[in-house]
Parts: sequence; structure tokens; C-alpha cells
Amino acid sequence: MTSPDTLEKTRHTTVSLEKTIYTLGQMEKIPEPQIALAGRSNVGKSSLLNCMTNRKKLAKISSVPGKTRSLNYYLVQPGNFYLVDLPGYGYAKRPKSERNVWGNVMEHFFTRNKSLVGLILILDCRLPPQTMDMELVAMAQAISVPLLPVLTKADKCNQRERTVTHRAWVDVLGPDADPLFFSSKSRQGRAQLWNEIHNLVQAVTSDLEQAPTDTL
Ligand SMILES: Nc1nc2c(ncn2[C@@H]2O[C@H](COP(=O)(O)OP(=O)(O)O)[C@@H](O)[C@H]2O)c(=O)[nH]1
Ligand SMILES: [Mg+2]
Repeated sequence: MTSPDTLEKTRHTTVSLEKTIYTLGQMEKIPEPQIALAGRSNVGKSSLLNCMTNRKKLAKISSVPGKTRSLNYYLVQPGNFYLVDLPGYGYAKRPKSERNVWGNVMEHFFTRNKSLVGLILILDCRLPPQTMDMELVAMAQAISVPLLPVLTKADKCNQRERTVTHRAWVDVLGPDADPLFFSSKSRQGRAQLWNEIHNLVQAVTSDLEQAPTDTL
């Protein structure tokens, strides 16, 4: 259930693209909490961002898979945190040299980023867990970043398909995981995802407020 509090929050939320990063040299330390969005190319990541923010063109919906190579930092206010749109993975047609640069930027983003408070893992509701999704899960678990698994394109699945995919992901992620069904078309799951995002950010913000200042 979405609390009235969250509905009130999302009604007044503004989201704006603040930074776009292409290379390792452009990476900088950002103190504000960050929640990353990642998924295989063409999974529906840009559509999800646009749906979440009620904007048709905030993130480009691509008819050419694998085109976005940058990290896009969207500042969310109120809340003062970033949603970071990561490049889609699993698109093999890119030159190897480019994939290596991308790999380095990603590694830096995940392993040297103390402000990363969660990873929204965008998955295709119609597909069983894919190798590259599992690699990302393992990486997030290795650095203890909480995962928010989202099964998108839910409008394209019937109930049986949904149950099968959900169960497969619970097998991978453990019994406490509850992947969220989402559709950018019907907007199913939108309010709940905002709720979960705010909960994650609030959890770290209140931790920081409670920590003795000499540990910061
Ligand atoms: N039916 C349906 N189509 C979707 C949904 N999300 C994305 N798509 C379609 O999937 C394709 C890829 O979407 P896009 O957002 O560009 O994927 P990205 O590469 O992960 O950013 C586009 O043709 C979208 O219209 C959804 O929830 N339902
Ligand atoms: Mg995209």
C-alpha cells in the first residue's frame, strides 16, 4: 500500500538532469545519496524513468538498442538525492574497446561510491534471469548495496508468466525479495516504486543524522 505521505511527496517531486558522465576522468565524488538504475539494453529503463517522473522525454526511449553510453544523474527534489541512469548492458554489438571503457566507469561507480544507497535492477517480466542480470546481482551483493528488483513490461505478461518469473527471481535473490511488477504503459507499480525509493533514501539519511559526528 502506498501511504498518503508518499503520494503527497511524489505529487510535488521534480526531477532534473544535472550531470552526464562519459569517462572515468569525469567521475567525481558526489555526497548526496544515489540510487542507480540498471538493466539490459532495451529492457524498458528509459520508459520507466519517464513514467516515474511523468515526463515523456526526460530519458530518451531508443529504437536502437545499446545507444546510451553515459551515466545520467537526475536530481530528485524534495529529497535531495540522485537517480543515476546507468548505461544498458548486454549489447554485444559495441566495439570491445568501448566496452572496456564502460566496464571501468561502471566498476569505479560501484566500488568507489560511498553515496550509493540502492540499485534498482530492471528486469524483463517475460524472461528468466539472464547471465548479465545475475552478474550485476552478485556485484551489488558483494558491495552490500540493497537491491530493488523491478519486473517491467508487466502489461505484456499474463498471470502465469508473472508467477513463473517472480518465483525464478525469488530463487536467485532469496525468500525476502519481492520483485515489483511494473509497467510504463499502464503505470502499474509506479507509486510503490517511489515509496521504496524514498524508504531507502530515508533509511540512510536518518542513519547519518543519528551517527556521532566524529564517525562521519
Ligand atoms: N508494452 C510495454 N512496452 C515497453 C515498456 N517499457 C518499455 N517498453 C518498450 O520497450 C522498448 C525499449 O524501451 P526503452 O525504455 O528505450 O528501453 P531501455 O533501452 O532499457 O532504455 C521501447 O519500444 C518501449 O516502448 C512497458 O512497460 N510495456
Ligand atoms: Mg534507454
